[in-house]
Amino acid sequence: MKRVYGMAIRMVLASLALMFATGAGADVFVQCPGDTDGDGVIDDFTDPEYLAHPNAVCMSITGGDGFINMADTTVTGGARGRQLYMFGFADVTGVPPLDVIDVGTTAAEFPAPSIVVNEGEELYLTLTNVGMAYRPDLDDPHTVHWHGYADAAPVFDGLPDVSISVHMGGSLTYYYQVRGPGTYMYHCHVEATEHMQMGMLGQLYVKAAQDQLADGTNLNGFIHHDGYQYAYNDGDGSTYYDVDFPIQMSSMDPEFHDASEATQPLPFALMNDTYAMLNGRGYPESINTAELANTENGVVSQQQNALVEANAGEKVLLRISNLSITEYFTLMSPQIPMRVVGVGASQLRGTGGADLSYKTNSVNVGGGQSFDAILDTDDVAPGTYFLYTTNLNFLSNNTEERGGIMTEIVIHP
Ligand SMILES: [Cu+2]
Repeated sequence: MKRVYGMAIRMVLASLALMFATGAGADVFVQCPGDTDGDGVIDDFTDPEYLAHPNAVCMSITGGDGFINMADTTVTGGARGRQLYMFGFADVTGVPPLDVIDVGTTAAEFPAPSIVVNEGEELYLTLTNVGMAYRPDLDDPHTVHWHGYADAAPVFDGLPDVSISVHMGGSLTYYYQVRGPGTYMYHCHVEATEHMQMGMLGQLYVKAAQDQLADGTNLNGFIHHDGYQYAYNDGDGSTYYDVDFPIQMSSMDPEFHDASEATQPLPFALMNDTYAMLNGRGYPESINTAELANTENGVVSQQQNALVEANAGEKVLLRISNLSITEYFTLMSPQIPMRVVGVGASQLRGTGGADLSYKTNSVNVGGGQSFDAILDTDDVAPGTYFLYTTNLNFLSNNTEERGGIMTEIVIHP
């Protein structure tokens, strides 16, 4: 009799363990100063913990799986193009801790939720691993790697070999003192070839402290006013911009994604990315400003687009990055020259302060590289211009011509 009870108890424990492993009813632990209910939102600005960290900002994301659709609708004949299975992150900031696993399961977004922070802030970024619901054979951990973060503490750098990673059902709050302004990127670093190919890639950029100067501050002859923005703390207004747009290049191999969904990952040597994208979309979806739901479970998994819009005379900062794991891309702006003011989140300045910025119509961007380029639209007639890759095979969505890495720059009168 005792043995039967023991077995029953073990079965209950096993099913409880499974519940927690798969998330049902599981709680997550978010660290965020001034957050009183664990949803990753600061709600008590008088909380002593918040007062000790008055520049705190918080964000809560999940790592798991999901689906996105490509842009080749004429090939597939449907309203949305070919569907790809993916691994990815989802934004759960503001979601009560008991609901995070439910909300985050199969909710991966591509690109990952953007992280936009101000220099001087302290970022508390909580990652919860919700598991891969479509790949129950996988118990992979995930991490966040802030690519380009200077002097990273190993514990928060996301390299699983020298650090810690987040296992299914677990949460970890990464802590960053936000310093150098510029264009960065982030991705999961666990089995990076696979998890990055599968889509765990996002935009991350830091806005310069110079934006916050007092109205009327004289910057070496350039007068700062409230609302003025700069790519860098240039000291002279030379990186001033009116509007900024992230332009992140990436690519995916549909055969690899299909094989992953079928639990038969391909050898990395066979990777052949044939969908090339800007902010997670091939042209013409790149200029579609709607948020897009996938055809598998209806989750809005492609929230970003890559349409660049400005008024004539404005200065437009393009925050260009490449997180493809297989391809270098040349990005061309044939009609409006780009002034490159920063590379790899560093302003182009000589050690003596010499201005090393340069004008060009194209930048060559390798995986993990970023460029800050300003379009000056002063002498540009209102109209529609193009931004595209000169790797001409990537002006396609897999086998469909006229797609891939291309978007439009619309200059309004
Ligand atoms: Cu991962």
